[in-house]
Amino acid sequence: MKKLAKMTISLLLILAILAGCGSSAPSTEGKDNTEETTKADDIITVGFSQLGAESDWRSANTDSMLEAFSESEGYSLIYKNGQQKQANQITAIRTFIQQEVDYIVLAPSTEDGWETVLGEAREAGIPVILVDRRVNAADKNLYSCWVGSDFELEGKKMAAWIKAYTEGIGVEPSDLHMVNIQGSMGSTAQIGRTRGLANAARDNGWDLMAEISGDFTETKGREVMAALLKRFDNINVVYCENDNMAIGAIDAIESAGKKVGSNIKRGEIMVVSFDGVNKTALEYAKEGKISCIAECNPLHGPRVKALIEKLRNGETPEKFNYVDETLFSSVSGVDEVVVDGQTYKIERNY
Ligand code: GZL
Repeated sequence: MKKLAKMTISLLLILAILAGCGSSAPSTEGKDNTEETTKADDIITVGFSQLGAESDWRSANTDSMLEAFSESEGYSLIYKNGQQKQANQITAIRTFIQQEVDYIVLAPSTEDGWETVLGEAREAGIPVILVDRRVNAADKNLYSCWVGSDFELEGKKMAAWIKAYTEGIGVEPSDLHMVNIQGSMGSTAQIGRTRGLANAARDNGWDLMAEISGDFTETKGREVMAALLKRFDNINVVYCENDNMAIGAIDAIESAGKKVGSNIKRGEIMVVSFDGVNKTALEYAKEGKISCIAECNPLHGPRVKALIEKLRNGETPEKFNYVDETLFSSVSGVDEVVVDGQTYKIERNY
């Protein structure tokens, strides 16, 4: 019995101590927890699914997002690099849903195949903001809004510059023998820029001989250009849908013993490009190795943050938010172009 009594007393003593420990904890832990909770409540968590790191444009875009959604700005950004694969981006979005982030930002690799996962985000009550490229979705309520460039307008502006310049030096439209080194197929940037050139070639009677994807990378741009030079001996205009591919293409042209430049009449091969982010490309444009670059501005971080802040304030942002962009060139002869009634001055200092 004694043993039992002793055991009972010890047990009661242990329970008393445990109860005591519990009583002091809530006061300190409670305060800490309250502060933690308060801090956590203030921080806005944003899940950002970036498509990859294929170009200087993409890196600048990522940096802009990371800077805009910093802790000091009251945000916690979860960045996921999709490595050019839509499947990885879909997985990232599902992870953000499980993590119950406050907002999802998606830079989609290509336009198709997003309805299901965007529907899951909507089911979870998480607003989605699209940045840069677009998604093909009949139900536009699958996302709150989009911010980016008008890619077909970029293509139209570049085509207008080509028309103005070549007419100015007296080259007949049918004597323009062009190739288009396209971006990643099915991406909004590729679709728009390709359409801009193809429509202008049709309308002006230019000889658009080939359209082949260089996937927005320098390596692929070099490979594709080398293959095109083997296939055609009369190329005099190379339309590259981004700077990284233009750099690769120029390397291939020079390696084949040909000269890049705007003097088509003297047998030079005219290279034009898009973005205006890569330092080498901008240098080339200053030297005239790239005859014209259509700006594609990557600095969407502050723009996306402004859209999220509108949503946080209960406002309804514009559904589609376009960025104003210009053309960079050091080639004389064209000071402005007019597209759809709008005048675009050529930027000479960049
Ligand atoms: C355009 C963007 C394109 C850039 C490329 O907004 O989607 O993707 O032009 C980038 O450089 O890879």
